[in-house]
Amino acid sequence: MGPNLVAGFWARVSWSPRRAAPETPRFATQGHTSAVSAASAGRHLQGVAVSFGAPDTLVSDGGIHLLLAGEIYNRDEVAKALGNASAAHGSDATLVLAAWHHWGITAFRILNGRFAALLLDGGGRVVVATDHAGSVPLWLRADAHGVDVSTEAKTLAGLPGTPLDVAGAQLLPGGTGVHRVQAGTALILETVQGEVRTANRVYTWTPPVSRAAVGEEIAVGRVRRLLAQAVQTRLRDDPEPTVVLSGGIDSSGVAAHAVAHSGLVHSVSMGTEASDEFGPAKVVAGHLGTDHSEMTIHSSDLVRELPWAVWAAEIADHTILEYLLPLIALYRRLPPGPRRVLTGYGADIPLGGMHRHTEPLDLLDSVIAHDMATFDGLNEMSPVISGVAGIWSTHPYWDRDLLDCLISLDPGLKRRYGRDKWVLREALARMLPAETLSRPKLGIHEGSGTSSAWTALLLEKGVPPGRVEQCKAAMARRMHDLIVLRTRHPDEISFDEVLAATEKGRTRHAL
Ligand code: IOT
Ligand code: MG
Ligand code: MG
Repeated sequence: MGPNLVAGFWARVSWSPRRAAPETPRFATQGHTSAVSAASAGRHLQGVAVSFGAPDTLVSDGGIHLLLAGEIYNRDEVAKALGNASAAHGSDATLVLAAWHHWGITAFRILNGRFAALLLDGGGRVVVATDHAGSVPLWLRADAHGVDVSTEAKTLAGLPGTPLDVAGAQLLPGGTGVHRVQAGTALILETVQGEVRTANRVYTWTPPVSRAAVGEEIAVGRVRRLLAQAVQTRLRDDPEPTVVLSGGIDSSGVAAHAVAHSGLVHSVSMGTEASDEFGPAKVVAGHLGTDHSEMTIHSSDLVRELPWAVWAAEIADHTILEYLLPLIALYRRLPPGPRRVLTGYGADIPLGGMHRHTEPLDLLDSVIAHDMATFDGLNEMSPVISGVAGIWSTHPYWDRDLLDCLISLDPGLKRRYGRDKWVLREALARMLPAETLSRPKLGIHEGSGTSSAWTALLLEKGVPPGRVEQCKAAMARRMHDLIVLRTRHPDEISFDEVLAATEKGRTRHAL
């Protein structure tokens, strides 16, 4: 059994029906594609959903139509609040539609999930919404004929027609007219002949900036309970979930809780000929009894898959691409077939793991606040990262309730007794071996040798050491331009050609 869900969609809402069925857009996400169509109050919705075994891709009730990509994790809570316990047993889209009927736009403040939603309401208005973290990126583009909405920007970038501005969404630079719906936002758009108007913008979540100075025991207990719940709700009764395991505290914690709630847990660890974390991952797998495997990728192959990382993440930030590339390369090499993957991704953001040497505590808290104010648009948690391999992935540490708790802990509980991520390590005591609990943090880009492999390739091609970071940034921007804005397939884009063109562009610029 694999996940039964819609992983992505593209749809156009217009006031005239399309004569021909829409062409299937070129999604990076690999899954079963099906056409969807609906009409309400003179508006027509036509599109394509890409799913992993989902029975219903579009749900309708009382003239309201909903396309939901992703899943909801507080189903029981929502069903109870609706006074309809059986709602917890239907599809997630049906539950969201019931929540809409009950709360209207505020429903998106109640839902804790990993989703992007497009709803055509009874008045012919278009509602688009992201989850609290924008973990399923959602994009839109408007022109005189209607609004196109998609979970992948590339499917909108090449559309004909003069794009219009959409107030309340973030315009992507590059002149394609593609806008990003911000994290934790629901927008209501009205389309009238030749015009698109933002009727309402509702913020559904914002990272807390207050901190709770609670006692050690209370903090540790809270983190343990919320992590257990975040993992459990993400297993969705999958009898064979997979954990991408580095052997660090974050992914080991996810694996430990997954084992506690699941009969068989697969774990997989990747490395290159230059670097790996196989030893620490094996210790955890042995302790927990997971079905463990190791995957070695040659670092020059890994770096040359960079266009695929851009295709999946749709970003131009080279540091984030260095975190995502090893995961994408791993997913692409897993045996095909439906799969639900849980990761430890994101734990370091609210806990300040990337700033483990930052002193004193007020500065640590400032960088955490900064990271929580700037994550949106980096697409680190995008399901397309694994979707390119037909895999569904989900990240327990960015569960809304756990994330709220982690962010708002006193920074003195995050670093304590000289230890980074102290509260998480304590919360996992007794579930993991002592050496795992005290293992220092190592970033995925370091452990897999991704950053150094990219650097080595540039140095080999004559890029001076002082210009390596700048060159990586320029390469990432060029790839983003070609692959996302100009919709080229990643296999048509060569790493070496992009490097040569980047260097040539720089010299020409310098002359
Ligand atoms: P890191 O925390 O090392 O890895 C993220 C997740 O990727 C791990 O929890 C694990 O599930 C998986 N993973 C890592 N290495 C391997 C491996 N060798 N094999 C298999 N799976 C692996 C960067 C980082 O340090 O990753 N990510 C940060 C956040 C970046 C900063 N972003 C921001 N400021 N917006 C993170 O919190 O995950
Ligand atoms: Mg981590
Ligand atoms: Mg790590």
